[in-house]
Parts: sequence; structure tokens; C-alpha cells
Amino acid sequence: MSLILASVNEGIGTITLNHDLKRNALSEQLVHAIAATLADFREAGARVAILRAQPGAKVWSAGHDVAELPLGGVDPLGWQDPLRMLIREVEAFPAPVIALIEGSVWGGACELVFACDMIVATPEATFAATPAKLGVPYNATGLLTFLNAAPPHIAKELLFTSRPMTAARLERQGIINHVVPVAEITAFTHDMAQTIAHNSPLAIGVMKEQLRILAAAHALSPADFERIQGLRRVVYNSRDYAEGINSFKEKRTPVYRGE
Ligand code: KGJ
Repeated sequence: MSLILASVNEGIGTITLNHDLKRNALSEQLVHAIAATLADFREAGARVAILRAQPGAKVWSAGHDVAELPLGGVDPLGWQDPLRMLIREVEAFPAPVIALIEGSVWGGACELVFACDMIVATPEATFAATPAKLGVPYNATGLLTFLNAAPPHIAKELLFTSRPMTAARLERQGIINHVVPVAEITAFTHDMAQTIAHNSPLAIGVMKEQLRILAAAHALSPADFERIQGLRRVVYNSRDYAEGINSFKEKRTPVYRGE
């Protein structure tokens, strides 16, 4: 069975995550399938893309495939990591990407949704950023995605507690564009997509790229960047990082010692 389903109609490309068996975890394979489809959408001249799960999904995506998070002193979120690649693909896609969210969103999938250009969610949708639950040192561009989408106190509550937040709360914070009942969400999102598709694709594409560049325009000295990497290295070399990943695989609660 395909990990994703894809279609293009009247300039609107739709990607449906279709791997409920693994709760749409963002494995390397799934990420490559999405990236290839976005490339097809470009080729087909799609003017907007919708990223969704199957109607009725309980889990929109369980985030990074934990089985693919490396142990043994390797940066878990380096440049070539599938999640990092996927975020770059969404940001570089020359037309808006709308996240249509039904179900729960976890970890790296929460970042993926925040990296989309607009978010429409059902009232039952929830969002949890879980690196602290797994002991993962999140990377700098990933944290920037959170900071560009959420006010700092909300970003910190998400990242420090790992607890799911409701769509209603995120809508109040301006993080989600619209909360729409499940029966109406597909039509609502298509209507939004159609409006975008009738506007100038050149103007929109160039604004999207300008906004991306402006939102990432934080000067960082080489020394500060190396300090960040050094701090993260302490975490992924720690006993606690291995405990986080192993406890997930063994389906038990991790015991963290801060070392
Ligand atoms: N990675 C790999 N496999 C996963 C993941 C994942 N993230 N999530 C679920 N699976 C696998 C389980 O191991 C099961 O495999 C199957 O999907 C169904 O999951 O044992 P198997 O059947 O072979 P499960 O747990 O039985 O389903 P539910 O009871 O419906 O629970 C769904 C949940 C999404 C609540 C639960 O699976 C869960 O808590 N998953 C992990 C969510 C999470 O913390 N994700 C963040 C991963 N980390 C990150 O993204 C990053 C970047 N980070 O920095 O931490």
C-alpha cells in the first residue's frame, strides 16, 4: 500500500498521509514520497498544496520515526535527517502549503505543521512537541520554526511539557488560522485553496520566499553556532538520550537522571 496518496485538481495538489499502521511516522521512505510528490506538483504547476491525513484519522502524524533516530553519538537532527529535509521541501515549495489537521500531531510533525503556510484544524485536533519526552536535543532551525509560529511562552510550554495543546488554544494564539468542524473542514480548506489558486502565483511565490528569508534572518556568529552544536552534542551523547529512545522502543516510561 502507498505511504501517501496524491492528486492534482484545478491547480490544487493534495497529499494524504496513508500509513496509519505506523501512525504516519515521518520515516525516510514517507518523507521521500512527500518530497517526490511536491516535485510532481511543481511540474504540474500546482498553485497550492494541501497536506492532510486520511479522513477520520486519530493520529495525523506521530512525528519523527523514532526507530530511525540514531544512537552512538550521531546528531539525530542533522542536515540530512528526513525531518529536516521535509521542512526544507515545504518551505522551498513555490506555492502555499496548507496543513489540514484531523487527529493528534506529535513531535517533528508538530514542527512540520507549523512550517506549513497556513493551518486549518478540527476542534478535536491536538498538537504536542515531544523532544523533551524522548530526550532529543532539537536543532536550531527546528526551534526557529516554533519561534516563528508561536509566541515564546507558548513555544516553551509546548517544548518543555511535551503535553498536547488543543486546536482552540493554538487558534487563540494565532498559531492556527481556522478551527473548523470535521464535517466542513475539507470543503473549507478547498475553498481557501481555490481563492489562492486564482491569485497571481508569481506574486505569491515571491512573497513566500521573501517571508521565509526574512523570518530566518537571524545573524549568528560562528562561535555561537558552534556553542549551540556543542550544547546539543552533550545531549545526544548522554545516557539520557539513549534511555529516551530505548524506552520508546521498549514501550516503557523513561527514567531520566540528567546525565
Ligand atoms: N516512530 C516510529 N514508530 C511509531 C511512532 C514513531 N514516532 N509512533 C508510533 N509508532 C508505531 C508504534 O511503535 C506501533 O508499532 C505503531 O506505530 C502503532 O503505535 O508496535 P508496532 O505496532 O510495530 P501505537 O502506539 O500502538 O498507536 P496508538 O496507541 O494509537 O498511539 C498513537 C500515539 C501517536 C499516541 C503513540 O504511537 C505515540 O505516542 N507515538 C510517539 C509520538 C511521539 O512522541 N512522537 C515524537 C517523535 N519525536 C520527534 O518527532 C522528534 C523530532 N523529537 O525530537 O523528539
